[in-house]
Amino acid sequence: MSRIVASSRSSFALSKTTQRWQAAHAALLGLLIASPLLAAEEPVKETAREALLLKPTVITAESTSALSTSTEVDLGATASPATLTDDSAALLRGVPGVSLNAAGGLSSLPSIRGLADDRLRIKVDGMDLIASCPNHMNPALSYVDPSNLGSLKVYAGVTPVSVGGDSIGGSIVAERAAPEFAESGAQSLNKGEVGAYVRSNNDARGGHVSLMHANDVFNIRYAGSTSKANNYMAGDDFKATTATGRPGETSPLDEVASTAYETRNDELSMALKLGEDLLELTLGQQKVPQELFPNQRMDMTDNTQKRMNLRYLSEFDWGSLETQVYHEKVEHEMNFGPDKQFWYGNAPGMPMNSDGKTLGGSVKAEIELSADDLLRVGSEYQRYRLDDYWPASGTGGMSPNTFENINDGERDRAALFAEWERELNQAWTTQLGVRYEHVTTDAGEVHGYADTNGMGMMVSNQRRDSAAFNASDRSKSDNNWDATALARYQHDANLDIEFGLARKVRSPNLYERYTWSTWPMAAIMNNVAGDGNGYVGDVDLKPEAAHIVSTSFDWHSTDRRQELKVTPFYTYVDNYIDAVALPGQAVVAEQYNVLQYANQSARIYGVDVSGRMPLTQNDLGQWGAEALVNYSNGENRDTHDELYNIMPLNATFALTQKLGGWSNSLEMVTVQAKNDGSDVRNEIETAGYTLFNLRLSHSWDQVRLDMGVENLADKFYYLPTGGAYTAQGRTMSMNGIAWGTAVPGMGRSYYTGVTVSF
Ligand SMILES: [Cu+2]
Repeated sequence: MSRIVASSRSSFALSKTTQRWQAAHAALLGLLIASPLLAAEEPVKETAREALLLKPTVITAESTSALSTSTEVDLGATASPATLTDDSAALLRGVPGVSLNAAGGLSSLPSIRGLADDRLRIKVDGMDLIASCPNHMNPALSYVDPSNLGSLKVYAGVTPVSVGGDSIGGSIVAERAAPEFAESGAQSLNKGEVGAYVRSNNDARGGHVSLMHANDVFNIRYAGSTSKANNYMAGDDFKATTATGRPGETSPLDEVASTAYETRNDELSMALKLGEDLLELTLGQQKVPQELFPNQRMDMTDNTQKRMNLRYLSEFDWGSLETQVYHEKVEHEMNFGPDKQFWYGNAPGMPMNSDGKTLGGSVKAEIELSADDLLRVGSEYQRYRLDDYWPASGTGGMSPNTFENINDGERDRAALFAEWERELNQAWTTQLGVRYEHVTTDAGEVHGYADTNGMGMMVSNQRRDSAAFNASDRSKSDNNWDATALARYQHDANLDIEFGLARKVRSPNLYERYTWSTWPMAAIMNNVAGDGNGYVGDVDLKPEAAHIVSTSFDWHSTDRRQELKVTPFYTYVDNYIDAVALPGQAVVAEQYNVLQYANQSARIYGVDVSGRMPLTQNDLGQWGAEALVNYSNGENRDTHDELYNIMPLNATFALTQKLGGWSNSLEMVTVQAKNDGSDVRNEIETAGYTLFNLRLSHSWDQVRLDMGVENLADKFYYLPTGGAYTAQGRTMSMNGIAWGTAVPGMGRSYYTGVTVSF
């Protein structure tokens, strides 16, 4: 019986790779280097990265669902090698149904079938991390360096309840490399990896190093990385002025201002093997001295994250148990970066600080009820605290006090879930799950820059708005029920069909519920959409509840070298948190406006198609073709307006070649025009475009070399989900900058990178 569940259970077991296999692998690779043409007949299946990740003995807690609702990202893929990027979210580019909402260079926001940001559950090493910033500049994936990832999985739409709650669009599960141990009695393991890369367009350069020592019971590992980049260049001039708002500082007409960044990551982990149990402690720190944002009014001028993660995995006769506790502390600072005007009268900039603290814990068990039944039960807890405050600047409208954007913000979650997986017979596997989540949020009283009803307060309504907010009942409690039903039908060796049905609920975040000021200058600082508008919260927002139905048809050859997967989906969201005009105000076309969050109803439907096939084999190697097509259509059912930031119909086609250690590809990415975006947000239209990328990769035993050219033709294009260009000038004034320009994509860029393991 082809027991799919087996893979989930055996993943929590000791897996061993024999020395003999490694020796054979090394010999084979040696042969390949010596004789590339001969090697063509023996294609290298393992990429260098996989080879680097070979583990003599590994224990992981990875509990993949029996039903293949998830897509595992190939971290060694030629198309997007993890060692060659700074932005972990960018690794998701080739996953069916996923697109990226561009933000800063390190922190683009993945969108799954039109739902992004807090609508997705993103777990890094089991930790639920929350963006502590009114622009969500520091989302969960920005804290994990791609080079330090061991696995990355995407659950689109119908997510098993054991994988995520408090989200409606899907889950992304990122795990660093699992600790490895020497075999009992064998010599200790000492391994490491160093890598570096450069990219021509924005002069990006980065490097990483990891060092590991392990004996048969103890593992200690350090991983560090750093990267830095300048602003990038578009394929052509796109703006009318070089002025940045700073005397003497200009930005060329083809430069996408406010896109530079710099980061540094350090992580130390220790693991102890106790029989078949595993105890892991990971301490991490990230420091981002600068990350600029072309679609926000502000830039990140400092972000420091410190995190601690403790996990215990234990195995019993009846199954397995995972216990986890984590803590994260974030200190986030914003101000106007080098491409944005800094002085406003006598006010030197506008400091904005966000301090976030997260404490979380979970207990999860996998219980083998019988040979055909698996039960997952678990409990999760998370306590989040946020202070978002803007210290006074100068003696004008931003003085004399600190503006309290969110004061003593609290968001606590407690969840319980149970999930039953059953193999009915050879053809059918089913999974049923229920999850209850109790979410409470609260925020303290606030005040603006001035307490008295002075001139500034009159103009900006800070006193009126804060008084109304302070008088409101801000303590909220939501009881959220999720339910998921999945069934997999194996028609024969060449066709699998999956049916998914789910109800998923997400409570509003603190910025959606508790930002209070309608003053345009304050409201435009509260913007997670990147659309240049201002946003005001609503204390009475209700949780979003999505009802999702999807079916996946998976035709494939027995060896899966040829496959076609088609997944149509339909999602209806009750109380979808969209934006409306402020009470008594109208949205003015072709300019930026202040909007308010409001519950609406929405629907999104679409289809993901992915496939691959071998083409031919000749003296130049094995040739293949890959294709990916994504389509989503989102509508607000109350206003019949389009939903914001839905990626237009897009397709990627790749011609792949494998020859000896080479793995090459030529990609064509084609995206349809966006002609009808969200009217309430004055979403900017973007033209369709086609890009070509060439990627070459060569793997030796311990070395991997990557090089390529992105956007070969230096095509100029605008990012359909990159938001509004607010990158330079007088950005503190809502319409002090011109409306109507989207953020351009990057022009031609050559890259090369090398990774060496030892
Ligand atoms: Cu920020």
